[in-house]
Amino acid sequence: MSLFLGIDASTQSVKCIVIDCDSGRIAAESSVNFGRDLPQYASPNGFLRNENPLIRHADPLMWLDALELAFRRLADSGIRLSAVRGVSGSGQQHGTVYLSEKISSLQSDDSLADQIRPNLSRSSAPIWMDRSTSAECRELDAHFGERLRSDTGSPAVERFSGPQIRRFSREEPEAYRRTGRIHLVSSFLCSVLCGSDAPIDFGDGAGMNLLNLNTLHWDAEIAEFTAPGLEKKLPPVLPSATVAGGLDPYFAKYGFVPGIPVVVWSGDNPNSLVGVGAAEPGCIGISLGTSDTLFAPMRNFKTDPDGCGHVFGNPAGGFMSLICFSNGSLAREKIKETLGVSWEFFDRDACAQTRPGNGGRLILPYFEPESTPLVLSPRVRRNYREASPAEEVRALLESQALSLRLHSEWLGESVRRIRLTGGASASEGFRQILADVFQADVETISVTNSAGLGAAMRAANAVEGIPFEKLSSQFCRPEKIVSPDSGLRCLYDDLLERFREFEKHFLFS
Ligand code: XUL
Repeated sequence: MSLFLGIDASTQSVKCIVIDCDSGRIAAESSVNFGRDLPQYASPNGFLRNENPLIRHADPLMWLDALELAFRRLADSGIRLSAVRGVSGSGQQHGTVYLSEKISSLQSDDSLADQIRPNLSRSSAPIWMDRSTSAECRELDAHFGERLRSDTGSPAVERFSGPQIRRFSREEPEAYRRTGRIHLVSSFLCSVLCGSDAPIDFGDGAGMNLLNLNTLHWDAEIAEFTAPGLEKKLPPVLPSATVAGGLDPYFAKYGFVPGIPVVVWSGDNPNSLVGVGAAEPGCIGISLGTSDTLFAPMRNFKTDPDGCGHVFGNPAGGFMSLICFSNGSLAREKIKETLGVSWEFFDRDACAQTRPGNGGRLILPYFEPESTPLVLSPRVRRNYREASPAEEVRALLESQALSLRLHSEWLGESVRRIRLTGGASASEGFRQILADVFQADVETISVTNSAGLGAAMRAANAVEGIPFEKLSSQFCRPEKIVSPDSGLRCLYDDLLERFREFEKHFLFS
């Protein structure tokens, strides 16, 4: 059997998926939800409570306990983990983990959390939802100007790792000095699997405001300005197909064969690009998770003039675009809770009971600070006073789809197909709205965990040389295709203009 394991360490959970490249089937899956399964970390949504909505940190030890529990559950599912030939993973992007020194070996007796705890030089890790670094971003932008965008693929961004590290080095200079290694979530967990220091890949490394995309090396000048001596504290940055090391013997307790190749991890969005099989021009990927993200392979390197979209390394080669909407499922969950309705109603009945265009109702659902467009003080704004529960749901879904379309205009791609993934891709109503708003076919594949699947496919590609085209045809065949109603083209073109004005008015008022 040719089995490969992909791990998805996301905001709210750790999930494992094992693919069988002989039969083209998913051999096993397991999942651990931080809130439900690890209540001792008091992080129901994956981060520690903080009254300040701009501060969002998580406990890295929670990710380690979750990884162990996910492996235990995988082993208990009956799969022979000794047949796994390679591993890779996905991390929620941008989050940083601060260690006194590089990880060098693991002991077999103590848990991972107990072994890593003494090595943490900062007890918590700022994650992608943290927006506390506006001052640092303005300083970076003022110092480097346009070069930051043209060389790193993005202007200074609050949630990106560089500004986060700058803030830490200022606020806790002593702890920063004691920090010998700064990892991303992806390279931290990869290091733990190898029991040795692992590199960062071009996909996730580009979300730091530190990687020069023209040279594909850390930018020494930007790193030094970001924080003194930073470059030495970063792991090497390497192509996504690099083998980081062999699996540490620690993991034999779950049935794995020690020494199997561990392929460099990447970010969840770069891996999702691979996992939805959206490599062809004219096709974009949309992942509907805690945050909604839109991504596509990039034919020609270009950056977003508004600064909300980013350029990352594409793990399958070249570059990709990424636009992140922080209030994705987060907003859908909030509205569902407020209305007190079921998911069945939300995902199906609400759209069946209302009409496209919904009387022009629009909503800007910034329950948490938003990345696209940048909104630091959470606020929800509606352009209507009255709505039935069904109309309220449609207003949210149409507004989210319009925002995805509006903020991806800079890509200049005419979108013919959308590959949809993530938990909310199961929503019948939302699938049709996306097809109608973009006037494109919306395709879903059977696996909703595209980040984990993409990681497993990358492991198979790097370890056994299986081409991505073959892996996509095995694991990413579209299951459902929703076609647009071409009669709604004008309606949504008009509504897009209204949305553009509504958002502009909100941002400048
Ligand atoms: C992407 C981003 C989020 C996280 C969530 O830039 O911030 O999508 O990767 O996991």
